[in-house]
Amino acid sequence: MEREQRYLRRCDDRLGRVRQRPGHAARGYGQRAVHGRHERRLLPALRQSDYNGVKLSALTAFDYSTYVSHAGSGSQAAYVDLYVDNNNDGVRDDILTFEPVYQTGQGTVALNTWQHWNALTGLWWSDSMGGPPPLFTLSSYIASHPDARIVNVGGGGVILGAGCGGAAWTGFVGNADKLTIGVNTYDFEATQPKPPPGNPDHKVLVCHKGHTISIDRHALPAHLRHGDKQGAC
Ligand SMILES: [Ca+2]
Repeated sequence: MEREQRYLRRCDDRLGRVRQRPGHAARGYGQRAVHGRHERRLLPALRQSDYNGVKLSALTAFDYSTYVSHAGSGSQAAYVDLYVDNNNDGVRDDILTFEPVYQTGQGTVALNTWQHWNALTGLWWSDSMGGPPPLFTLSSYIASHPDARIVNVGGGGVILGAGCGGAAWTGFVGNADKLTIGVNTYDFEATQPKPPPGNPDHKVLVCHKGHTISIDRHALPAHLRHGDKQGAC
């Protein structure tokens, strides 16, 4: 996860305006402290823009780890938001959220230990459904929204965040790390480039001391360094 941006978002307007703080340079991905200690209707979060247009059905991995020092009053840990376009018009239709606190099959949020969360198979909730609840898996969401894809809004469509839950996050201090998002890739170049006609062995001609010789193309740089010229004499 690279080229991320830190930003603060108003918590009372999930589907509307996004307030992005200027002057926060992108940094390489690593362990990030996310805390709600000073939450004032603002969300500390990290945002990623590299997945714009990726269909949810193409995701092959989606997991991350959290470390909570102080859980606040709501057993919270850092969560993931996905901005989703369901009809491929480039306009966001939904925000899906994965929160460790709502997982039923991956243990409960614990203090002072790293915990791994599998968001690909875990439970999410949706803004458009007025959640949480209901909770659902990504696969069930895809079944009812087969064209759902990640869409960038305000600089990114994948957000790792904390806060925005009111009193549940009061005093929260924690970290998140190693967010992994795997995506199917498709190679549309079905055939390898063909060698030039007449050069089936990947040979090239060089002029070597007045004589035209054929050499392997891998040897060309060495020949050129010795004063040979590429091509026939
Ligand atoms: Ca849309």
